[in-house]
Amino acid sequence: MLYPVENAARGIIDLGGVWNFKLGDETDPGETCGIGEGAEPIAVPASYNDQKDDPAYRNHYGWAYYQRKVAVPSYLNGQRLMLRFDAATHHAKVYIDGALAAEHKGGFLPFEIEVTGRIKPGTTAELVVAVDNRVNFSTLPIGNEGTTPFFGSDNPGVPSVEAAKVWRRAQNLPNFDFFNYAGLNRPVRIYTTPQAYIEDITLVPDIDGDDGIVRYAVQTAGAPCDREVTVKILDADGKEVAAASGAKGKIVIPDAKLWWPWPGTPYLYTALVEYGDDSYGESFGIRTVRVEGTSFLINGKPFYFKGFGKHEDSAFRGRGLDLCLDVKDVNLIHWLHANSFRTSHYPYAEEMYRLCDREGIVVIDETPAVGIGAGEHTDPYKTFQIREHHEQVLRDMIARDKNHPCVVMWSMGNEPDTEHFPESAYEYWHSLYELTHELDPADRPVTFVCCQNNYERDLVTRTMDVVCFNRYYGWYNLSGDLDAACYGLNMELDFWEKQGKPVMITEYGADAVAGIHACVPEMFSEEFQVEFYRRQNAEFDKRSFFIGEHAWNFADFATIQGCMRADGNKKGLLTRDRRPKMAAHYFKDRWDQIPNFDYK
Ligand code: E8X
Repeated sequence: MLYPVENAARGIIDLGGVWNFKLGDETDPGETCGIGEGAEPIAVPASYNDQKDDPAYRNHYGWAYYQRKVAVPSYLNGQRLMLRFDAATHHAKVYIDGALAAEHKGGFLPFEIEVTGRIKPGTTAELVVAVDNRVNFSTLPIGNEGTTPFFGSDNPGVPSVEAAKVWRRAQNLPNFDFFNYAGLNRPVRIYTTPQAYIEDITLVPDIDGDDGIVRYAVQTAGAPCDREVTVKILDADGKEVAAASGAKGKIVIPDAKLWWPWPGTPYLYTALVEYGDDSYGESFGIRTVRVEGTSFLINGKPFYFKGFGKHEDSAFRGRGLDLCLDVKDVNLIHWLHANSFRTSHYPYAEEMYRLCDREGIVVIDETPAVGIGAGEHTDPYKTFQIREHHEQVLRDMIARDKNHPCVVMWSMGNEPDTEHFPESAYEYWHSLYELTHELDPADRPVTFVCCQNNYERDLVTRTMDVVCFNRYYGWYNLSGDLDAACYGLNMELDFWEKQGKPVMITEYGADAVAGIHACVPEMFSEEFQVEFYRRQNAEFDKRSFFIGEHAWNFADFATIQGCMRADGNKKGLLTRDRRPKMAAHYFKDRWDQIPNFDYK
């Protein structure tokens, strides 16, 4: 799926701005819908939850309604008009002039509607978007319908609220540890193409000696057109360095400049595709990714992941796109001498991948499959109705992100239950692993991220291309005892050493409330957070098969309220407003000494 661009053949009407807004309830908006009276202002793109200090906004549960007028100028007559939502979280129904035009499930990937015939150039239409924020056992991420949230809140022994016959207002009870921000979190646009148009472009790079290779495929659609597809490869200065014609083919780029992770040069080429009156320039990098033995090779060299899990999370905007913050975060990633991050726990906005392509930051691209588990008595793979949606999310994520050089691995999900029903888990995840490999034209490595579990009972993690595990020895277990933590960690590393796979830690960390200090490091102090990492990194450094360290988290972030969260999750190396804790300075120094390649 191509990202909307403006060029000689294509235009954009950006529908961002202040819309009309109204909270609904759990009643389905149905086939026809208007917003009615009492609308309030709301900014798009952004989550709605924090745009008004009102518990009804913060803790909304159910449908919310957005409305605005859309004017299409008459000079667009004859163009193909596409209404594109980059994300509507989590379930959207789109109405044009009161009639249902589209519906989409899934809160982190784009969808689009052809409106050529529905909004006539030279006229104005009414656009209403109903967005449902509820999560449950059939959505990704997983939510709990009307039961206690992730960290539990009805302590055993204390009469539960239900027992007191006081009906708790159903609310968002995520089975995940991030605030369930919702709404039109990313841009809404109308983009235009000629009637005969380029529908998609696939670029698979390779290296042959000093030359670059790019295998390409161009999908065209729309009105009949007898003009052949042409592809020109432009270098970073816009100079043509190779060319081909035909909808599919292989292009050799002599003496190619490779895409290298920062501080190397992330060189980008542009594949300028032309077809009839349409044209589209897709940027790409010449780089290869491969797992070999216990190494993760980029351009044939063993790469070491230095970075974190992140979130799309900020004050006021919630999970809404914030380009200023994305640029600041990329600069902070450089400042930290980091080289990578995981898009925990959902695909991020396309703008961030485009930024990482140009800045040479390596990305592990993750689906929103988080929270798949319901304790030792419920097999989620037999009870959660998520498989079809999970496959669709993988299709859509790979279709959207397949050409990005920054994306080096797909993560099918985060911390599913792989311990209580190991055979059922294996059946679910291994077939999904095979599908993911099939869906990616570049056949990148595939993984998922396992959690604090019995790794000997887990049959799945060891079958991934890279073993990615989240562990909190010294925090959630063996709390505060870093000697015991390192002992437990080494017992586990001994187990992984036998698997003959590359292994990286995708989450480890300790909450540190900025400003809490202790000469004798204790939990929640900044000193403990540093000591936690210093001790465990020393153990990782002894293991040749260990290829990466992703701290949890890049920055403090918002979560549902609970007895284990003091104004959100404080495991950030940085505060939510991006101020460094001691751990940020620790990693900056550590990662400045660790090269991207040949560290292990
Ligand atoms: C945590 C992280 C959470 O923020 C992330 O989204 C997933 C969690 C730890 C898992 N991994 O809680 O800070 C370990 C939980 C054991 C009880």
